[in-house]
Parts: sequence; structure tokens; C-alpha cells
Amino acid sequence: MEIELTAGNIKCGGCAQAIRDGLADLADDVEVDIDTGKVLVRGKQLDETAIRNKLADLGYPAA
Ligand SMILES: [Cu+2]
Repeated sequence: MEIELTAGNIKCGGCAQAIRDGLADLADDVEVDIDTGKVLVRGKQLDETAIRNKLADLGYPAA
């Protein structure tokens, strides 16, 4: 399955890396689009609430 979220505050490659690292335990694959703020998360089992909470903790709250 996959979940696409739009996260705030993504400004650079460092932000994208922080998100990929932060979500590594919650997903098999994470793509971050710096221009649009879109975060695409793929995995066999995804916990959207946990992903949203993690993004918020990292400082990139999802809309
Ligand atoms: Cu950044």
C-alpha cells in the first residue's frame, strides 16, 4: 500500500533526508518532493497515524 501526504516546512535536501530517516522504521520506502512537500510512503503495512505523528515530531506536520 502507499500513502501520500503533504507536509509543511520542507525546504531542502536536508529536510527530505530527515524525513526519510525518521520514517525508515515505519515504511519500506519514502519519497519526498522538496518543491511540493509531498511525502509518498510505501510499505506492506502502514500506520498513517504513526507516520503523521512522526512527521509532526520532526517538524514537518502533514496537512
Ligand atoms: Cu531543510
